[in-house]
Amino acid sequence: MNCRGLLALSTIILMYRSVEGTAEPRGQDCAEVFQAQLRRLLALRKTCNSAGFNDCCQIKQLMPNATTKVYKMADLLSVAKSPFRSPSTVAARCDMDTDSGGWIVIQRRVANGTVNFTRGWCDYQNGFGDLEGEFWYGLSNIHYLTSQENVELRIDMIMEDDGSHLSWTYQTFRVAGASDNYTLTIGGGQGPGRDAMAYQNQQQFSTYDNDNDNYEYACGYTHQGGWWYNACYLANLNGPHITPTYPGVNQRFARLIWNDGTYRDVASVEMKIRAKQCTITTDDPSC
Ligand SMILES: *[C@@H]1O[C@H](CO)[C@@H](O)[C@H](O)[C@H]1NC(C)=O
Ligand SMILES: *[C@@H]1O[C@H](CO)[C@@H](O)[C@H](O)[C@H]1NC(C)=O
Ligand SMILES: *[C@@H]1O[C@H](CO)[C@@H](O)[C@H](O)[C@H]1NC(C)=O
Ligand SMILES: *[C@@H]1O[C@H](CO)[C@@H](O)[C@H](O)[C@H]1NC(C)=O
Ligand SMILES: [Ca+2]
Repeated sequence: MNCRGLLALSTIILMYRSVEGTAEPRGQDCAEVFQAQLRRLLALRKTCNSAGFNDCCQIKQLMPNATTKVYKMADLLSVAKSPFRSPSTVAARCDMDTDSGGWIVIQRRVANGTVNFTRGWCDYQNGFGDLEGEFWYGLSNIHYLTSQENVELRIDMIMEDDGSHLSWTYQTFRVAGASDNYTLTIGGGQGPGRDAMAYQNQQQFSTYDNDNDNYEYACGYTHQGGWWYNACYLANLNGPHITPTYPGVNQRFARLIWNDGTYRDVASVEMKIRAKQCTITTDDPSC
């Protein structure tokens, strides 16, 4: 039985136990067997709590006080060579605070971050970086996660110019497989100003060493990121930070940018996904 099934079953049994506690005794043997099975289930449930989950939403559903951090899980990723996979577990960063939580973070840039995002195709395919800092979760993984269930995407940014927060949510977010060069399907956007991702919709992914864009040169080279470049972008969330960390880069074009009407530098950003079926009750269960 997988963890999802086990946890559902143990929840039902715990409910049953509380009902049973108020009812007539059902006979000693039956009660003993029941108690023994319950102990076994609770032990299994404890195991599940450490590394049996395969989804940030599940963790948040079962532990309403779960905080935003990196969690170890089972069976979240599709590729063995992902840097976030170790033999039996997979690490994922879960945002447990934004809009009730339960989000798997698939991309993260921190202010003045130092991870080099000017990377080739293979790195963008497998993922790179540090889940505690800046990272890209990998196109294979993002494809896998967006093809298992319908997910929504949320982009949370802090802008360089005035330090303000800028958020967009998308009701449609899918990344096709390798044979389609990870074509982006994005829609149903809600947020302030212009929808910068709309211009990247239906574009294949490109890197400096794999040009699938609509520009005469390689956007991945001129703009120094891996992205669903068109010719080239209104959003370049894997571009270089505009800091002296990136000497030699032509920072007129190559920078971490979101265009909400004008091109604006982004200080930090997170892209995160959550299954649409994910329901998290925010009520305190003890009240
Ligand atoms: C979350 O709640 C559980 C009990 O439901 C408790 O054991 C645990 O310590 C709490 N964790 C935090 C971080 O508050
Ligand atoms: C980023 O670096 C710039 C200058 O290098 C500095 O002014 C700014 O305070 C830094 N921002 C953060 C959040 O550390
Ligand atoms: C994917 O990219 C490669 C390399 O640019 C190209 O040869 C191939 O035709 C592309 N696939 C599709 C489906 O367009
Ligand atoms: C980032 O990596 C690219 C490709 O290896 C390299 O050309 C570039 O110099 C690196 N940038 C920095 C700031 O180290
Ligand atoms: Ca091109």
